[in-house]
Amino acid sequence: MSEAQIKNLEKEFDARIARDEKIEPKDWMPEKYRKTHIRQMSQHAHSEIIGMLPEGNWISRAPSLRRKVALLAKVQDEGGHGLYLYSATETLGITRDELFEQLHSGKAKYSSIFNYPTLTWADIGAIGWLVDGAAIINQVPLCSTSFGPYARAMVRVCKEESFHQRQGYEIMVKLMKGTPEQKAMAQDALNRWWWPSLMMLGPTDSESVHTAQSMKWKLKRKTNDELRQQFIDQTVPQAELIGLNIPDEELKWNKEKKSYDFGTIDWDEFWQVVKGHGPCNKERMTARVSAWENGQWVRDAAMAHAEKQEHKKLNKVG
Ligand code: BYC
Repeated sequence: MSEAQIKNLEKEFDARIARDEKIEPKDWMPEKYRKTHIRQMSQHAHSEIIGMLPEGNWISRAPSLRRKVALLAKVQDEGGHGLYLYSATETLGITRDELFEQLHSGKAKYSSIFNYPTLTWADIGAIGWLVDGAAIINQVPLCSTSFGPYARAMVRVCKEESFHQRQGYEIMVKLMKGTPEQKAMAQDALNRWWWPSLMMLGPTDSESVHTAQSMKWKLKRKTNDELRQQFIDQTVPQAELIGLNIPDEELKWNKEKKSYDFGTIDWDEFWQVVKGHGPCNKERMTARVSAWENGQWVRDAAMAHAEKQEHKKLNKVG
């Protein structure tokens, strides 16, 4: 293709983005658009399946049958979100095996938040309330992202995230109506998960290398800092309502801004976790890689079955 032809295609592509048209897998797209989507969508998929691990740890220890059923359903939903997202990413011309290879070799990232431990039952409440709460704020704008398969997957994911958030908040509400020990457990979980939840929304806009281009392509509809502010403004009243204290002495309502001012985030901690040095990075990768290796026989059996079916079909035709 000549340079002039590519320029024309790019012009038409930009015009489609400006008209808010969805870009579909077989449409022409700039190579960088394709690669950026593979990066973000696959990291999102990886986050969903790694995100099953900290909570999966509590399924057998949930305090009642009702809590167990709800947690089990939530963790299964996360597996499902990972699968929609892997399928949507595959439409961009990369295979599932390549995506897993990138995760297992450490080439692809997954969300920093899942490298923290779940020490008590209250952590399950805090994850649902804060982590899924932050995820909804990040993902609702993604329902109108420009790449069709990603946007459509997000509509379903967001509905489920909404149940996850309520499930977590309800655990916190219940603990805050409980004994002094239960209240202390809820406060302790909030203390440990608050700052990592703010970090989860990504580096500040001035440090975010991808935001400017992703906003132009309407992959991102809001910047990391905008989403973080929205998350804080929404979550602080929820904490106050049930008597929890946000662990930030600088947190203060700003009348002019009509939003909260907040303290300094420890970005060194964030980058340490992103680079693999968080409290649970090694544990998460070991669990993930061994699940992949232990599941080899299932993939082999599925392939053998598919081959047999194919043979049968051919024999019938023959
Ligand atoms: N952790 O330029 P930036 C869930 C990386 S799962 C690790 O701002 P971008 C759930 C970033 O990748 C929720 N790395 O990037 C599941 C980039 O490095 P690379 C997961 C992070 O992409 C189970 C570099 O830092 N949600 O909800 O414009 C249970 C510079 O960042 C993080 C998604 O994945 C991080 N937190 O913006 C419960 C949503 N933040 O790639 C809940 C989709 C940044 O150049 N993703 N980095 O090596 C997004 O919206 C965007 O990718 C982000 C980052 C806002 C996360």
